[in-house]
Amino acid sequence: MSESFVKVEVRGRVGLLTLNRPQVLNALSNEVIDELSAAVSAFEADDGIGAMVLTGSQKAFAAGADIGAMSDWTYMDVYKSDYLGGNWDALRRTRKPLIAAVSGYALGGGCELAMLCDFIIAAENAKFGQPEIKLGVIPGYGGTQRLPRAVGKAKAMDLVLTARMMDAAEAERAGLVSRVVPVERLLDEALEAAATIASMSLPAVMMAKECINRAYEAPLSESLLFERRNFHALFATEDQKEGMRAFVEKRKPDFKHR
Ligand code: CO8
Repeated sequence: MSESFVKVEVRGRVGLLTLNRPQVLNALSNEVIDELSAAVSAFEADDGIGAMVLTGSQKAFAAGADIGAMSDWTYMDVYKSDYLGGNWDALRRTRKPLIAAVSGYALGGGCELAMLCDFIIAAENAKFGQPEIKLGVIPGYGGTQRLPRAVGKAKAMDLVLTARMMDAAEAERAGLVSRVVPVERLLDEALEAAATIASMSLPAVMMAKECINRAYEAPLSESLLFERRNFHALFATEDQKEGMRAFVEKRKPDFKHR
């Protein structure tokens, strides 16, 4: 049996994915990304799962794409295969929320993987960076696109062009991460956030995620309309009735579609 690079666990209604390639600080080979994509797709199809957490080790979330594997590739190798380093698009397309819990290094493809998640919770020892320039290349899965959207042009240029790392406090100030917590709290914090999300009405959760992501894709007038139509659509769900009635009746809602 081949070695597994992703540990897959279920904690209540939360799917937990742990990158497991410690010898190379969770470097991301095609196999790692494909395994991760398959696990995310399985959780996506599982009605028992309402949200997911992706994490690594204490030392490294992921130290980037596998440099050893890439070093001898030629332009024709990567151009003809339209190299993407595994099925990243399946991760990007997932409709259920995916939270990155980052401890240690999130560099290169590791930082891009964290940014592909819906939000990032960082441990105090987290370090983010896009050091590809030191290898004679540039980020290849969204580093030049998602980083400026998250932290603005000035800091993105600084990080991508100098290859310097940003610590957790700076990442929080810059808006890259939603919370910073002590290392030993990281996993519980992320699992609790995911469990909270998984207790909500899933159609509302998925529409909220889709609407926020639309803010990055469409003009404001279009995305405002997209939001309003989704808001309207939720009035067709039993969970909207339950959520609002429960508030009026001063009780906890019992959502049907989770
Ligand atoms: N790939 C392969 N092996 C790695 C990687 C990596 N990205 N990072 C670390 N390793 C290995 C080291 O070679 C070392 O192996 P060994 O024990 O056999 O010598 C082991 O992991 C431990 O690493 P270090 O001894 O270097 O540990 P340190 O604590 O001294 O340093 C660092 C940690 C600072 C994280 C350091 O390892 C480092 O700089 N790593 C490389 C970071 C980097 O440059 N990342 C960017 C890679 S390029 C990229 O991600 C492009 C993305 C494209 C995405 C998809 C394309 C379409």
